[in-house]
Amino acid sequence: MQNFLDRIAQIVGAQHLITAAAATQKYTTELRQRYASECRAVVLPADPEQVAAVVTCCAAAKVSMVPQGGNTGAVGGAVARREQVIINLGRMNRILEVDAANYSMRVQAGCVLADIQQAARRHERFFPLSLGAQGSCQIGGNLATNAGGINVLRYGSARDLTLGLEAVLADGRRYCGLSNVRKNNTGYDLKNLFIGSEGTLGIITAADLKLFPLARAQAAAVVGLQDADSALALLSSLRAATGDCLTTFELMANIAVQAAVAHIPRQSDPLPQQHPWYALIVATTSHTAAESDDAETALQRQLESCLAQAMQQDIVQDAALATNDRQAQQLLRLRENIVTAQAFEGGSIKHDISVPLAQVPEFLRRAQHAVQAAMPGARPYAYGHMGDGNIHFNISQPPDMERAAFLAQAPQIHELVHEIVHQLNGSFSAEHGIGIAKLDDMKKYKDAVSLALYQQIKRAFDPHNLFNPGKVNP
Ligand code: 2HG
Ligand code: ZN
Repeated sequence: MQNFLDRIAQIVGAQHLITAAAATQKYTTELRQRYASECRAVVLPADPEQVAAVVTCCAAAKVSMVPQGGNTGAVGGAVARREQVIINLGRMNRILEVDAANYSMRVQAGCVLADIQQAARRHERFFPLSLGAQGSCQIGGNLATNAGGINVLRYGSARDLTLGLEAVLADGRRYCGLSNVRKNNTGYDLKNLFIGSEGTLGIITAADLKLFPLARAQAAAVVGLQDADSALALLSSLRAATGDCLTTFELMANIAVQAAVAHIPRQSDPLPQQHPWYALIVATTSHTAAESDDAETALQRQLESCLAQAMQQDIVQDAALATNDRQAQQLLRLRENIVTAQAFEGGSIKHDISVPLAQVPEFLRRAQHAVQAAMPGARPYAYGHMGDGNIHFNISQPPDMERAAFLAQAPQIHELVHEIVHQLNGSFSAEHGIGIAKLDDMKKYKDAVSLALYQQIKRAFDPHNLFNPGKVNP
């Protein structure tokens, strides 16, 4: 085995092969610390040639591999076992090209999402993928998990933002699907198999991404709502009134907003009184710089008048509108902070579900009732991407319960919630993926034909089960 590691060291350089437990910890510590992760080694290749050589070497030694980006995934997709090698793409972090005229950019898989956003902005372009972990997650991981975030309503998820990609296959060959054309109707769309495959079909090494005009005018608000039905009515009227200007519509339960106010320094409730529900709304338009001031004022007025009308109709109880960028950022920070704040409320049993938009209120009613009947004192801490029908129906533990005893109930609570999602024709994993966390749900809710096709695809790409075995496919 030493021989095997020596060969890897020769490929990447000894300093980029990490075997000491203390040094591998950064790569084996899972975000939510729910899963134990170990590994034989972490390998940090510098380019696609090195990735291909490492994969060839692992394949020859029958060592299975866990591809990894920023290690910020939510379902244990980058967790490794003791005998496995983690291939981390972090050194491959070059922006290869920004083609402003073509509204596209080519990046290596290890680029941090925030760096990609900034590079686009430097060229007066916008890359819309935006999520809490953007300061450390990597685009390869975003594509491998088909990440979502807060702008999906208008721009779609990672899959919709990808024009082409390159990946290393399990036998060491390189699939060269890099392409920055928008129309390419030449056979099966292989890139879309790698996107969302969570490293089970290949290791994404680079991608061509779609860019958009930079938004120059922005209007943002936080509103207070009586119930989720009002949120649905408001979403519907805002979409009709603003067309595709609406980029973000996030729902937040009062408990989540108040937790952020209580636990996060300098976080206040934007509204003077508490409301059962809150929604964060962002609308943007792109206009030329000369017009920008007027465009912003016009958009803010439009949002203001929509909200005023909704208040008259008793859909909205109260509203706080941002009048400048700093205030808009503050409103966005509230949504980010409610994620961090939940940790202060004890254990959390998390869900990442989606249902057809019109069913969101019904889902929330049924799920709250079912969870509280099964576990009196359990506190639904629901928030999420209402514009996409995607709710993080997280449950905070009853305050007087032991954390471990609460978390031990997770399988039963998941079952209750996912059963309701199933009845409402939704998905038990809207944007986080399957990893190891949702394998049981795959078995239960995916139809037999889909599962059989997945296995055939897996065998075709990775006949010896070397890429991320035990993930995605139950
Ligand atoms: C978000 O929307 C993320 O903030 C995280 O998807 C959700 O931690 C969660 O449950
Ligand atoms: Zn989310």
